[in-house]
Amino acid sequence: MDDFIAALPKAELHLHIEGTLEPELAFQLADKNQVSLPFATVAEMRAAYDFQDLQSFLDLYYASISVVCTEEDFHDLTLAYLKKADSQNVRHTEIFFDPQSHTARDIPMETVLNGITSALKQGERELGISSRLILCFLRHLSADSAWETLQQALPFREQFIGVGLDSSEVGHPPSKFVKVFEEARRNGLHIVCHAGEEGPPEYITEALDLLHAERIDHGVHCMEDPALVERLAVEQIPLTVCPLSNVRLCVYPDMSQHPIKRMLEAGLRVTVNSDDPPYFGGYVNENFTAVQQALDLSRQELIQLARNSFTSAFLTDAEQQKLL
Ligand code: ES4
Ligand code: ZN
Repeated sequence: MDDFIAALPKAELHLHIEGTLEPELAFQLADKNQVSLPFATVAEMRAAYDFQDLQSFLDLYYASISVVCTEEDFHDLTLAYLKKADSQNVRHTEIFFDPQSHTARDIPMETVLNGITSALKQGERELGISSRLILCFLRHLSADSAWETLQQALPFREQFIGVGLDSSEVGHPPSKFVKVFEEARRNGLHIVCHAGEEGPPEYITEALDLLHAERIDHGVHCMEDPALVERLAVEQIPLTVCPLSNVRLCVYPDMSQHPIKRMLEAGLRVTVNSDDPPYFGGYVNENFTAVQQALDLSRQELIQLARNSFTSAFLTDAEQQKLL
């Protein structure tokens, strides 16, 4: 089965570029940029990836990204991910970035975008992976900060295709960000939103109805609301599910409790993704393997998940056909 999973062509639609920082690169960059990490060794850093919930992860994620400073650093971080994705037969990626975690450190928007974009172009040229970029607002910060971030990014409008919402979910519902998402739509940007990871089904409904989200990131808590499941199935709203993330952040006690198989059986358009791979113990193939083994998914179900990743991507039909 592992060989079957490895050979499947896949798209990855839920991946935070900041969350791809491997400890080895973190120490290299810490040394180069003279920024200190709260760990003495790579092993100590990996050992700290033992989370109680989303917030305990986010605290470490924001602390670790402080070592990524220059355009070259953003390029190297992104290219390292693309090489890994290529090795797992990922043919297309739609990558999140969190500009506020960099502009807060006085790194210009342009530095972040140029570093990531040049790596995406190199990945397309040298590895044949197509990529798009999605700007995420940090929902624990204010709506005004999100608005200001969008204004800082709009001069580089051609470098990203959409906006999303991430960071601490509970207490920061989609309704807090109606105005900035309306402005994003006015600029022709695609809309996605993390919802129903730790938050209730109502946040998924808000993301759809108030922000006009085209895709829901995670969305697993929809399973508590049968009417919402029915709606998501009828409308074929893509859900970018991240199984290892959900278990490592204690959304489910173990993989056998993960609802992804039931979600497929309910007719939902589910995809498998890695979220923040080094932090959660695996890239996309390890996520596929983990759910296949725990839930005894069939080859047909694995094919469906991989197909869904392409049909849920922000690609034209012609672009999808080339990749499928
Ligand atoms: C994140 Cl809400 C969430 N989940 C996983 N990774 C993240 N990075 C930033 N926000
Ligand atoms: Zn995420």
